[in-house]
Amino acid sequence: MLALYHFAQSTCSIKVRLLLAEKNLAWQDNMLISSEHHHLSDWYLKLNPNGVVPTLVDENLPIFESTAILEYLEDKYTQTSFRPVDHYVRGQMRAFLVFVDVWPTPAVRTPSFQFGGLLEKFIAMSDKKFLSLIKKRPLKTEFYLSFDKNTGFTTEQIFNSFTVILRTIKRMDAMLTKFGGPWLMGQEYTLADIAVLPLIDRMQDLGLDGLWEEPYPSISKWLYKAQRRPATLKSYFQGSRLSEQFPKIVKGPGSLSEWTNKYFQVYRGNPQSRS
Ligand SMILES: N[C@@H](CCC(=O)N[C@@H](CS)C(=O)NCC(=O)O)C(=O)O
Repeated sequence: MLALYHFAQSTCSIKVRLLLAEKNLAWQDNMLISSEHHHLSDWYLKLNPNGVVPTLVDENLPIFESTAILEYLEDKYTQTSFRPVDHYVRGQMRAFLVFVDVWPTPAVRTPSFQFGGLLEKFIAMSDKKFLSLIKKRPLKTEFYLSFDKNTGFTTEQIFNSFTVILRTIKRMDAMLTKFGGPWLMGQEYTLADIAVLPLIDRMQDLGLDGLWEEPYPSISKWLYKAQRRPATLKSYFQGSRLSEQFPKIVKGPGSLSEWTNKYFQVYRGNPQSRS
């Protein structure tokens, strides 16, 4: 029996839940609570020395890193496939999986923490407790030291993360054109769509969809279609979106348009823009 250690709202966890649902695989639900720091306890660090979710356990063997988990499930559970058959297209899909891990996955963390209700938790915590938890994190110490626990990130850090998200949007738009849609690699829904869907969904949930709504309608169309797949609806159970966990803070699509408008005002036509 497969077992998944995950957080309801974690984008990397949702990525794995999406493939499990697409493949119609049964799994034991080992939900951890991020605010209770279950993922930093000694028993969990033995399963996943990185101290993050998700971890999949199959036949008592833990597998971690969400992209590695996707590939593992594809290799082992072959009754349905979410990898393109053509070798070139498959290679392009893998290049995109690397891109997603390197660029948008860390970038989406910045607006998630800033606008997604997580700062509230840190403000309520003493400096001492915050620092002791940072030290316990095997991989994320630098990230947690990169923002102020009470005020969060600077506008420059937030705008830099938008630049990376926009780079992702442009890459996706180019793929939809190159492979002809409706999915990123063409006719078939693949790991490429699954890997990036939770990140784009998160940006929309935070109210930052202004980054693509007007300039890249192809992304809105892709997102709408992906969100309505039965496996997506199943994977996004109640509480998977920050707007459901923090309804007073996270108001859903379009709600942070003042931030995306300001970003475009500052960066449009600016040669320093790195998007
Ligand atoms: N590269 C890892 C990233 C995993 C990751 O960062 N998970 C986040 C949730 S999306 C986490 O566990 N955060 C815990 C923390 O920040 O302490 C993967 O793809 O599995």
